[in-house]
Amino acid sequence: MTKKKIAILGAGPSGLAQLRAFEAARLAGVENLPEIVCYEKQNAIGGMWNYTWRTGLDRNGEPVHGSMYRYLWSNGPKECLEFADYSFEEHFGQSIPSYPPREVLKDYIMGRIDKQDIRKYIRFECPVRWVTFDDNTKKFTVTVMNHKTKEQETEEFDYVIVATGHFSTPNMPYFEGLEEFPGRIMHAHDFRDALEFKDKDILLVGSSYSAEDIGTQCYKYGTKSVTISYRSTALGYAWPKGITEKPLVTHFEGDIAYFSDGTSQCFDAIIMCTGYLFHFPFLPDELRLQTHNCLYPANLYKGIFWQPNPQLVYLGMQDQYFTFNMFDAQAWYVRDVILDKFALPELAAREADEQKWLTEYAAVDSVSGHIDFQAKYIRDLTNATDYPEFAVEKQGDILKQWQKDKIADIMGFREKAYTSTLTNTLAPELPEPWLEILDDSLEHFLNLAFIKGQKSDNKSWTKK
Ligand code: FAD
Ligand code: NA7
Repeated sequence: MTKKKIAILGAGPSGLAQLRAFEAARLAGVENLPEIVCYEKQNAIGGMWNYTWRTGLDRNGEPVHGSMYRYLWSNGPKECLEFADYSFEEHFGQSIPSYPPREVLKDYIMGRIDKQDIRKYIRFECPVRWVTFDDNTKKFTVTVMNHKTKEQETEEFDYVIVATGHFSTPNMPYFEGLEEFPGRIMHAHDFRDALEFKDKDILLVGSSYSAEDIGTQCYKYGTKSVTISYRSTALGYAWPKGITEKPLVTHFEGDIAYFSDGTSQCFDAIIMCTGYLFHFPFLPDELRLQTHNCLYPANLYKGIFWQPNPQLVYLGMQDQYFTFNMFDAQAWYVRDVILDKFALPELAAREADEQKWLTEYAAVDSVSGHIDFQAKYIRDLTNATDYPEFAVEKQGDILKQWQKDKIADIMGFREKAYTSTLTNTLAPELPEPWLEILDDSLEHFLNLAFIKGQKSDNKSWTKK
């Protein structure tokens, strides 16, 4: 029996979840595993969590993938993204506060990978250039640029798993007068350091996660004023003095922004927090997912398999309340299909299933409903595989509490602590107000919690 061959495009959390799923099968003694090649554009794993100071192009002239910035802290409780087979406690040797900074989360993601021998499957600095499918041979041809050898490479595969993320290519709107604006105009994708805007008046366009996080972060690091301009709905939090919300900007005259409520204000800089485009320049029309940021993109069976050709798989394409554990749930499901543990139904049944989910999604009109919807989606996936049990519904309840905490105190919600559904340990509270912790390094975060003696002192906070 010839081995199946699969290409995983991207080694961020989703691609790594897929590699980890196959590795778990190998460790469990499963035979006839497929041959795997993972192509990664960057020179390291971790995807979005692989922070870069670069903006624009990377050292190979490829568009920089990273949208993350310095001082970024988890925007949701870590208890809702914990891998079911690798707890935070296992990684750090002790429970840590519920909202870790970026470096701490990255360390956790890497911890599970470092325990596995999966780097050998990854070809770094190999951006995927083009993918085709041959209806006769039923195989994909994948062409990549190998920047290490300076040559293009082409190989054939039975499955292609797209795990290239969807928070990297800016959705950049235009407003009349922008070309005359004398200050800095940028998209959230290129935002790196809040200190650049210290003592400045800044305008953020958009009213979702990027706007609220960049806005609060700039406030924390000394921006003079933050104005958030919304198109549909204001974020509506109880903002401290110095952060305000206004309806949509209509146009600019010099450094003055005019808003649809008739008000106007001068700004030093504009940051477009207007979301991202789903961008797959390496896929032809017949294989390319076209969607906006939502919880159930159309044309995917189980939110994963490309309906017209389920040999093509998309991971992590949903808007995300749950992240790492959802990617795992998807990856385990994909693995079991590829390993022929169960077969996918015919197209008509797949489409009926998709329609059922889309109809249910369309009827949801609240944040808590959306959280339940995504939890149910994940449960549907994990029910079919041996991914270790994790209480996704309980994690959904934590996310609902997270929403309430933000409404109660948008500048202090990261000081709350939650109980891990894996270990049943209540996280220690953040020992100082989040607004006052300016050093977000891994060492500082772990030492801070340790020195403050939040937990028993017979264990080390030092990473294992
Ligand atoms: P990514 O992490 O984006 O990884 C995709 C990988 O594909 C990258 O390594 C990239 O280099 C590679 N790639 C792209 N194109 C190609 C190509 N053509 N060829 C080869 N490789 C390619 N999630 C949370 O859980 N908590 C948070 O606090 C949080 N904060 C966030 C803050 C910001 C600013 C952003 C943008 C996202 C945040 N997220 C957060 C969501 C985050 O995107 C996910 O946690 C996670 O990184 C998604 O994993 P992924 O593998 O699907 O995509
Ligand atoms: P999101 O969550 O997709 O939100 C995009 C926001 O941008 C949303 O408020 C949109 O308003 C707004 N938007 C989009 N286009 C425009 C235009 N043309 N004018 C004004 N406003 C616009 O993206 P984020 O970057 O906030 O978050 C993405 C991920 O990054 C998230 O998971 C975080 O973890 C980090 P709308 O509500 O549609 O009117």
